[in-house]
Amino acid sequence: MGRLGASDLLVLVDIQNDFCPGGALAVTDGDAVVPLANDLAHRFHAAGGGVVLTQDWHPAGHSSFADSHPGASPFQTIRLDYGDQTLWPTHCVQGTRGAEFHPGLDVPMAALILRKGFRSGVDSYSAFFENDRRTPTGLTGYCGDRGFTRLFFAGLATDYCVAYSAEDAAREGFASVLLSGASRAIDLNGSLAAALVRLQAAGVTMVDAI
Ligand code: VGL
Ligand code: ZN
Repeated sequence: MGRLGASDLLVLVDIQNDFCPGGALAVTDGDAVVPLANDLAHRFHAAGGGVVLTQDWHPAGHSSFADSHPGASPFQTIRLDYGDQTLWPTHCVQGTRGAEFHPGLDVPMAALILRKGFRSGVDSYSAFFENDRRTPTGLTGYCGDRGFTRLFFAGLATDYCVAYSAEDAAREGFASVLLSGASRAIDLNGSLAAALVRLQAAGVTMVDAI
């Protein structure tokens, strides 16, 4: 893998209360990633690399919430104008406690908090492109301007926001590594297995830990 250095960026994905036990869209064992994320962040920082946090950040009534579609249930798939969208329990609503980072996350060196999913009509799993697959978040440009060429991803959830972000990073031309030991999955209807196939096809390196 090579030593960590100034061109390496750690992207910690959605380590928020709603994705941890007790939260609205709790990922099994989700809080287990917190100490691992803290350790990684301190190591990247010590090596001169960067640390970015992503934060799922939905307005009330967001189109990815089952509650926004009369008669619909969470975890059902519906058709929106940009394609199929899984419906979720209401989660990570802007300004709520569920949207806050897990209180154990200790990453004061993070230089950027990238919020996503803030447009009412479009969800965003990836930290690079929203679910219409065309609207950019600006992260490609940030990485280019800062000189990051190798991106590492960890957090929640492995099969949704972590996987989509790592795949898009590879597509955008970065070396992309998914740190599976510091990530946890939702695993809805085979979503983890499907994500692993897509990650491999995209050229993402999967490692348990570094
Ligand atoms: C996520 C579903 C809905 C994630 C976010 O962070 O993986 N999953 N919103
Ligand atoms: Zn969300």
